Amino acid sequence: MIASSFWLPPDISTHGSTIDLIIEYVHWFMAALFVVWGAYFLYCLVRFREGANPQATYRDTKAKPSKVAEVVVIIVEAILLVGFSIPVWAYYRSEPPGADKNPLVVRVVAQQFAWNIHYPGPDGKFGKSKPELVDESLNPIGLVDGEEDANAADDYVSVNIFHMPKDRDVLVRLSSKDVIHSFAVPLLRVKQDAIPGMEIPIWFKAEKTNEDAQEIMKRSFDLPASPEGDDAETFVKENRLRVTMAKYGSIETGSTISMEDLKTLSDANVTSIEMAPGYPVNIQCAQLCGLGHYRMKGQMKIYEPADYEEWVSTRDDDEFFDEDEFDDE
Ligand SMILES: [Cu+2]
Repeated sequence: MIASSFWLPPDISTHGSTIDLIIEYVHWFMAALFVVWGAYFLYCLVRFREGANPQATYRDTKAKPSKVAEVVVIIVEAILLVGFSIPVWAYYRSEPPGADKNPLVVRVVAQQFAWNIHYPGPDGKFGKSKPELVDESLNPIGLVDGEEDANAADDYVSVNIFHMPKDRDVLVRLSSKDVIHSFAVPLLRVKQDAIPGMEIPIWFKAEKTNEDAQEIMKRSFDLPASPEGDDAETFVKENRLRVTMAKYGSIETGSTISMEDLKTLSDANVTSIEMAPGYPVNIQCAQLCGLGHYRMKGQMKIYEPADYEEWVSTRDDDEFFDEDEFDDE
């Protein structure tokens, strides 16, 4: 596919390739239309120029080509709609994954300007939440305490970081605390508006982990000629990416590149290194939702299934937002 390797971000979901395919078909079709209509336009400019036709007439035209073109357009559009769009939608988007698929069910509550991710805990039941309990720094979704509602006792809320395993269906129940937002995860080909007062389901399955995504997204970077000075500082500032290869001496895989690292690399005569985004799977807000819209971004952490279970069993309930970790993006 040209689209997936050329202008779309990598796809790490099970359903994304079909969406990419139809995006590509639509673009080829539009390119063909552009050429045909453009040529027809040029033909008309010449054929009906003033010099050749000084007098306008009001007779019906008898030309066949435009009718043929219209019929062809209708047929191609019908094929795109009936042959591709409707089947993809019916297969992936008509029925949420049922209990037989053991989906991971997560509530996502959007707000200006953050994503609150609410996990039901081992009992699989979401605790109640109440608007009057909302505390922006300690209890962003207003979850009741475990004594009032036993279902809430084991619930877990994370802000801006969405933890999930690969190879398992994820069913998000999406809502909003204030205005209309849009939950968009380009690498998973997911985009759904979040509307206050409604809970909208959206589901997807990842085929790859964050590490796999980094492997796909890694690029080779030429290092600045000197490890000191403006060029080096600009390089570090503009490339806050994680080193993906382990072969650069003392520089650890997974760490972000620093001025000291540049020095180490220069001493070892390394001229280029491979780096990838630390958090490759972005959650973006795709609706202009206010002045802070630009910073309404979260991150997915997609694990191997066993690593996800380990995260569940070791997560720290008191620390739902690891700001230091997030800061290096
Ligand atoms: Cu928003």
